[in-house]
Amino acid sequence: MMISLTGVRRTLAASLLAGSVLAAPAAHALEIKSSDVHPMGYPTTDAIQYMSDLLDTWTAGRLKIKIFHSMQLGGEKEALEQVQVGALEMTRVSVGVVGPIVEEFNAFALPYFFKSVDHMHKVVDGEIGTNLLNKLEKGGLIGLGYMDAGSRSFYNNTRPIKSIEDLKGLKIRVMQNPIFIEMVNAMGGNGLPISFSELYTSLQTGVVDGAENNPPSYESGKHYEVAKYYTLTEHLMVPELFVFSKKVWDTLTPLDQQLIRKASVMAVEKERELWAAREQKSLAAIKALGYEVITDVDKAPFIAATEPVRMKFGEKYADLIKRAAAVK
Ligand code: BDP
Repeated sequence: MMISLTGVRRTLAASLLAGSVLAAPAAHALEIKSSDVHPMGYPTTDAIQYMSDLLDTWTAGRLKIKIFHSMQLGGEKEALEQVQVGALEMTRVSVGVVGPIVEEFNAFALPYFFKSVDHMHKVVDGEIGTNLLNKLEKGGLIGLGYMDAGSRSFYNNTRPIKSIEDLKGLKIRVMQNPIFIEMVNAMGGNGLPISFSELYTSLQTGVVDGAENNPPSYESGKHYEVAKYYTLTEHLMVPELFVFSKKVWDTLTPLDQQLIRKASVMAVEKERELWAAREQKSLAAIKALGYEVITDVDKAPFIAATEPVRMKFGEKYADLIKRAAAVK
């Protein structure tokens, strides 16, 4: 039987109308916009730059990343929303703000949860971490990988924190997640959620007395200028994430997706190297500037005080927590 051209056209038009003809994505040039709250020269931004250089070389300039660093696009909550709707292709954020999208990430945001950097690496690199990355897809995100962010500790401008009693009544800025508010409250302080982009000013104007972060963020954000006492309480070890917009991802060819995946794995390795070197360098730089870093605080009371927070928020993901704790 001969099929007339008109007939074919009609069928094609009908199926297009019905949305049943899916155009296979064609390889195209893409400048991937990616945001980060940190400036260039920070481990996370430098690792994404490295990823861009790899993609650029592999595709002869067809794929590369333009980094919007230093909070040019605001805070991390907004960045995630932009990536979800496809207005921004990529962002690098703390796992601490990803709980509203995939709740189980909150397990990694519990105080004194990971036993060591090595333990954290094994959990995020293993089945648990991979599973959580995959779950991001239903939130419109493609999880490309985790990055290191060391441990977070308290700093403030009122008094050096030498024991848990010194935290009493201090207003401490935390990332926007109820876990962190309750964590500070459980230790006797007063937790206030504020975007990182407003933190320096909040410290400067006394909206908060202090905050908590890893040494590189404290140093890079010059927070010591407005909060001079830093104490190594190391109460949180929250990894970072970098994610891609699923909306944009679906327009890429399978080969381009593979290239981005491959460059991501290499970016993760690069960031870990950069991070390890940077942490010590930042602590040394803070001390060299003449700021006091208290390194010998007894952590036991901080761990004990936050037990109710681990119980309360950990209850929902008790199984995940049990499996993560058993990772050797
Ligand atoms: C830094 C993280 C960054 C967070 C920031 C914060 O690298 O992703 O936004 O802390 O406290 O350590 O908000």
